[in-house]
Amino acid sequence: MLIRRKRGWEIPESRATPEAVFLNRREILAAAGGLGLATALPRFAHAEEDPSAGLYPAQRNPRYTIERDVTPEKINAHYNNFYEYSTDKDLADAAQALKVRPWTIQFSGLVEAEKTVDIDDLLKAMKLEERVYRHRCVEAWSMTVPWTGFPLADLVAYAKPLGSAKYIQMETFLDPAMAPGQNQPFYPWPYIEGLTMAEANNELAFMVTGAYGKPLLKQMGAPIRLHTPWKYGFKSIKSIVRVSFVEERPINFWQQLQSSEYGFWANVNPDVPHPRWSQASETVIGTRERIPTRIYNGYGEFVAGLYKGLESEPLFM
Ligand SMILES: Nc1nc2c(c(=O)[nH]1)N[C@H]1C(S)=C(S)[C@@H](COP(=O)(O)O)O[C@H]1N2
Ligand SMILES: [Mo]
Repeated sequence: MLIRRKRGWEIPESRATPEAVFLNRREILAAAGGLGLATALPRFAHAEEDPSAGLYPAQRNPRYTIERDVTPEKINAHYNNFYEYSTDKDLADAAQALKVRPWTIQFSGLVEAEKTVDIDDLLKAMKLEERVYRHRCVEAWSMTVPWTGFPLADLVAYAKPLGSAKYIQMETFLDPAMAPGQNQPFYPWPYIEGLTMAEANNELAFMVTGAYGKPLLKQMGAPIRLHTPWKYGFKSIKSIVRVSFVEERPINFWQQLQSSEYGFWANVNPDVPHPRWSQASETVIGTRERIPTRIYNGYGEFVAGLYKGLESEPLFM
């Protein structure tokens, strides 16, 4: 996001992937009945590859439905930030190199006992639900996404951190052979992010394992990523392999790269501009509509209390 800002609507129509690729499993089954299995088989086989496919769709939690229209999946699937694969937004093809099985998550640092869990065992241990959340990138665009996953608070409980833990730190995989972007030495790989323990235990903080009623697409950060909807999108780290509990405040990827522009807190605030652009409004991906940005991305009732007494901190960068 430091380098280049390409807009979704600049993607020529000829590069858009045919709609059929994004049919969900139910539609694929319907298509298999209607069009003959031969046509639908390759896509069906692809959907079946993911051993967690049967867990989706999960029941939607009505507490988190909102007034905005959901961004169509085919648009979301071609407008992503995932610097491990490209600085371009249409990185869906490149991200297919991400290998999501086997996949483990390591728990380390200030925990009762360090442990490593297989993603499919973790998925079985957690209760999945769907939440429709607004997603606001620091680059002043936004989407509305039906994520599936479980509260980060449940992951914290599972990890059993010690009372001395002050922050949770998460790390993306490091494997330049699988992610060409990681061959760029300019970036401080691996991508890391962090939250305070209070933020991690806030009910809004969500571990995402699926979207649009099925396992997460690779370009969206499969097989497990974070979403903190009241913060700028860069906090929502993708493809997590390690969760640590620490005493020192983590210095995230973007902060390491450019601390004058990106900070630890990164809470959305229309009144605090980025040093190079305004944050007062945002472009809705898919409709190109320009709408006003809201403090905490509209989630103040859930999270404003987290920041009482922290007013001297740079809460909005
Ligand atoms: N590992 C990793 N996580 C990441 C990023 C990234 O480049 N690498 N980009 C971040 C940014 S800037 C945003 S806006 C969101 C984008 O998520 P999306 O592609 O699902 O919309 O992922 C965040 N998580
Ligand atoms: Mo972002």
